[in-house]
Amino acid sequence: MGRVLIVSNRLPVSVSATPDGSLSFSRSVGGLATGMASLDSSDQLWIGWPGLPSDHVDADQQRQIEQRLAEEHCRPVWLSRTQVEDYYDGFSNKTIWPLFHYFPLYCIYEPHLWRAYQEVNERFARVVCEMAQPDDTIWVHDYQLMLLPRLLREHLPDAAVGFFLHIPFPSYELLRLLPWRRDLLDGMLGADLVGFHEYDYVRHFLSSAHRITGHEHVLGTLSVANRPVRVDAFPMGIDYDAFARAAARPQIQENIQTLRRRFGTGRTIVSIDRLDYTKGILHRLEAFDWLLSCRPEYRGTVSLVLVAVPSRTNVPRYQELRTRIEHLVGRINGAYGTLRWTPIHYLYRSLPFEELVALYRIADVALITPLRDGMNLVAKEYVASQEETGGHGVLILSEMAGAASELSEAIIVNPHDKHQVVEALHRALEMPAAERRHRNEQMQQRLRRYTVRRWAADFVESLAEVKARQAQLALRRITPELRDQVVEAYRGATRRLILLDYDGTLVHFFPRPEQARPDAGLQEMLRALASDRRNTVVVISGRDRETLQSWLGELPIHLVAEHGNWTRRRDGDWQCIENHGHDWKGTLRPILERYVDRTPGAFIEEKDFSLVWHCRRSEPDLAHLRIQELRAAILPLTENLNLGVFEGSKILEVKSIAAHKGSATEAWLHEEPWDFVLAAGDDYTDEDMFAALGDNAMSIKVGRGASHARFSVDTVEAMRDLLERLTRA
Ligand code: GDG
Repeated sequence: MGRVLIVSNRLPVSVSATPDGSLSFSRSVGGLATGMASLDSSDQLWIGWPGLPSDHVDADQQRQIEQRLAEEHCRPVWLSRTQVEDYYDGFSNKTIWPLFHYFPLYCIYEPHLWRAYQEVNERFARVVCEMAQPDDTIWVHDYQLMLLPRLLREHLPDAAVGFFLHIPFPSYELLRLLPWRRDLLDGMLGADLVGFHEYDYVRHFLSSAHRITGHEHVLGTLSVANRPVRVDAFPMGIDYDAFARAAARPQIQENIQTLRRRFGTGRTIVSIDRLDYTKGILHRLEAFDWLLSCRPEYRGTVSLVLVAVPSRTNVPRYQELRTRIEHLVGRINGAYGTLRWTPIHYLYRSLPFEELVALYRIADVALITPLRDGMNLVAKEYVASQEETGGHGVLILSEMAGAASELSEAIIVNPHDKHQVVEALHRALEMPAAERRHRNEQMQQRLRRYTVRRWAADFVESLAEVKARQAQLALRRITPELRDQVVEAYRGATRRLILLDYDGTLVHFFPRPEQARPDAGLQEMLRALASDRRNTVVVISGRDRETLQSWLGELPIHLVAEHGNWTRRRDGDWQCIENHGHDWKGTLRPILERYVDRTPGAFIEEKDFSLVWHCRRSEPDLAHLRIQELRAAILPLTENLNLGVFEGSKILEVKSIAAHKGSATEAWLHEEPWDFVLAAGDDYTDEDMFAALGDNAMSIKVGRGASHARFSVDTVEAMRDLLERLTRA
């Protein structure tokens, strides 16, 4: 296996320039940097923005930075100050971030910010393409780079590209507000594997992809331009041992002792996040205020340590929030503080790891109540840090954090329910030691297994599986060489049978079936094929005979209608293969009609021996639901009637099972000792045809997916191109 290229907005190493012009390098804080740092970096290359705008450094410094970063397996993507403002502070953090965290009123939709976002994603694409080698796995991270997978796909069609979103994926109702929703989805779908922290986000993504791009999934796999794309949940873990075993380190022991001396016998509640409105810091402060107000027994004995790590300080919302937090902290401290006791210890800075862990260790309660959070690693780190302490602190966690589904033994709260949060604090402060220990052990067991290493390995392995599956499917795909062999075999044969399905094989699907008329090019091609006397050309379709007659009746070809119920030989009349009656239609039609009335966009197509319920123009989720309901309603009525109920592409068809494309195919096969048989089709009814053919036939499925066909082409165009070549052979 080749290298893993990690692509993210920021590199794990930040560069800054001091006023005297010298450069300083430091490791960045943040969920992703913290997580990926624990991976083995010898076979990695990390590509991202180094944290310093390109217009702040001269060419010499850029070279110096590049050299130093190369030693750390990093490659910078240079962005100007304006680009950073518009793409990062702008579109990423004023549009996507608030929208995806359910703050639509905070969103701005500015075309020039969107253009900057596109431009920077393109710039990233250029750097990745420059660096990528054929065996590399490219792993793109997060909401700043949602267009990148598709851009990479355009330049590196076969590359293994994974995309992981670290923030929530919102419900369709939120996503649809964004003017560029389709571009973002298409961008992500350029990946082979799209990962989220939680199954809820997977659900929202699949539903949006379906409604906005029309792609349907089967068990979490979509087919995008005939490329299987898998969508799945990978809940990010932490470097468990780094937190669980930290207390053994002397520096941390010393910090723990210092903090213990500082807080004495009093108890501490800890709150740590980036200073961000999604983290619910104000709500949390209000709850603490309320706790002190309605439970005076905690005054003087319980303190809140509030660490707010500076974040996105150029964005006005964040500046305002900081002011409000500091105001509220001041008010609470002013109202309840005494000379001996400070209710809230407020720190606006990032702590060194050794202080962070010491704080986790001594805190009796961690109050982590985001209003919305993709995962929240602080919650997991806190639980891991309790492993070797006698105390066993209690985690209070918001149900709006992705981590809540894994940490169900925490006290789970709705952060908007102040009363519930206050109750949770009281419960946590009074919880017996045995219960605290028991709850933590359950959570620790889980966190110990699915660490950040497992998470990363799991993602990369799953991506490899998707690539392997794609390779398997590609084996059957008709390559230019294979196509030439087909043409050669055709040229050498004198008795050729050509069986062609119509919709989805020779023409595309249209919203209404009557729109799929054959174009002039198709008619000409079929005429040319059929006019070779060595060829027998049969269009074998599920359509009714009137339609086939009026569309293709003038051509010198044979027609099979209604999946084999009717046959019309070239220049002959329509023959009914088996008249098995259609009285059943009177019983079933009213049921189908009732489902038409309840499903906007649906309609019924009636053929001699079948009824088809169409829903291509209906809202996709409703259509899916109605097909299931209709099938359940009809099935009991079709027993003993020799009828089958079949689900096709946006249709449900009730038809006789006496005749099908398989029996029709067999009849044609027995007509002559053919020396060349080609059959093409795209859906489940064509599978009967493929199954009836032997291994010597050229059976071709148009599209992907499991099939009895030996070969496949991706599109109607590719199928027609092959047939065109036969006419010229
Ligand atoms: C995003 C998503 C998702 C924090 N303060 C200090 C410090 N940290 C470290 C923590 C933790 C990380 O930063 C924060 O990660 P979170 O997951 O809590 O939150 P976000 O930064 O918002 O991360 C989030 C995450 O991506 C991963 O996918 O979970 O939902 O929003 O690791 O330890 N580290 C140090 N000092 C601090 O003061 N050393």
